[in-house]
Amino acid sequence: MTDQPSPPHQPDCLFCKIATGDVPATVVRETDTTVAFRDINPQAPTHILVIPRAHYPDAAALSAADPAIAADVLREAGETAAQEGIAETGYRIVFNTGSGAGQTVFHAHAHVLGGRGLQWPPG
Ligand code: DGP
Repeated sequence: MTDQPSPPHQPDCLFCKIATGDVPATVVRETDTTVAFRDINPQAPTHILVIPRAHYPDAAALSAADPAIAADVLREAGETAAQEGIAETGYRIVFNTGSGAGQTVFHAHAHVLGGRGLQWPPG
């Protein structure tokens, strides 16, 4: 027995399955609490998703329930950008939140985008 509670997990969630390795992905970084992997439909030369291993439906729910893991996701987004060589030229971290903002997978994730010029405001 352990005193540690299991992280929230949704059996039908695609990103939970990527976090456990049940669905393959091109993983570029892993920590005890996060996984970073290449987006299957990249919108920039570098497009990586950073997820918490624990299931929360979006970034707001994650940060409300577990701010330490939300901070892990942000730190790993920056570490991933440095590892991918896009930190010098600039990159974007995006959390689409809600279907109206384009969220399609309801497991919190940071998009890390770079390697090309990025317009502002985003579409
Ligand atoms: P969002 O639209 O913000 O919920 O972003 C979801 C992203 O997830 C989208 O850019 C495409 C990516 N994605 C969807 N299915 C898969 C998958 O099976 N593998 C990987 N690597 N990425 C996926």
